[in-house]
Amino acid sequence: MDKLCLFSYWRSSAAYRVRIGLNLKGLAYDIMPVHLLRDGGEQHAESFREANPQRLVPVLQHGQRMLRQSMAILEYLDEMWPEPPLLPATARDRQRGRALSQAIACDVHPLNNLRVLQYFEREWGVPQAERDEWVRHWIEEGFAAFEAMLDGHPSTGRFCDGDTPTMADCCLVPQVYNARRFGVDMAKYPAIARIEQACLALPEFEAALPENQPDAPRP
Ligand SMILES: N[C@@H](CCC(=O)N[C@@H](CS)C(=O)NCC(=O)O)C(=O)O
Repeated sequence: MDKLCLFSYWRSSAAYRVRIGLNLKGLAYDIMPVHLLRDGGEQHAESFREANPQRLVPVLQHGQRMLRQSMAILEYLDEMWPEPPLLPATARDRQRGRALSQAIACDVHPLNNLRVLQYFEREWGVPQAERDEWVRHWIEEGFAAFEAMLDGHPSTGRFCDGDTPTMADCCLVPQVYNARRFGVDMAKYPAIARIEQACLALPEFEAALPENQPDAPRP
């Protein structure tokens, strides 16, 4: 099989999604760290342009091919290695799984991305406290909706869909990590917090934790 190599940053939540997906599939992969802050950000280096002209991680190299966009990568993994599935069994539940995933990946995460926060600081001098408040605001708004979509839905189980982890969990857990980092009170979202705990009890999620990455700073 062609080798898999993930261009990743330990604290990137989009890369974290893909690490979970790779682990759930039981696939072996190398990590190529891309430091998003050092020297102005290695994602902006000329040497990274070929990997991703968008100057974002993750990128999954599969053989000679560079795969971009975490959600498209997760779907690629699911098509190439169908077991265990990252999307639910029925079209209706797959639609819901994608909707949950995109509620995080399209509607929360991009607003809080590093380059957005750097732009606020560089162009408008927005102080750190206000940038942090911005991050919390969009996470809280997104999580309130996500909680409502989980709560009482017949497809919600131990995980976002049923009793095995799926793509929605791959998206949710990294976003909760970010939420905690920015001081969001997770007690307001009991279903999300419960599912996060169920996920983190699994070795595939634990291995994907930012702190367990080779490029994480050592204490
Ligand atoms: N839609 C992209 C988003 C990727 C993304 O935003 N990655 C962030 C890290 S989580 C990044 O590389 N940021 C670098 C920057 O903002 O300069 C995906 O899902 O892969």
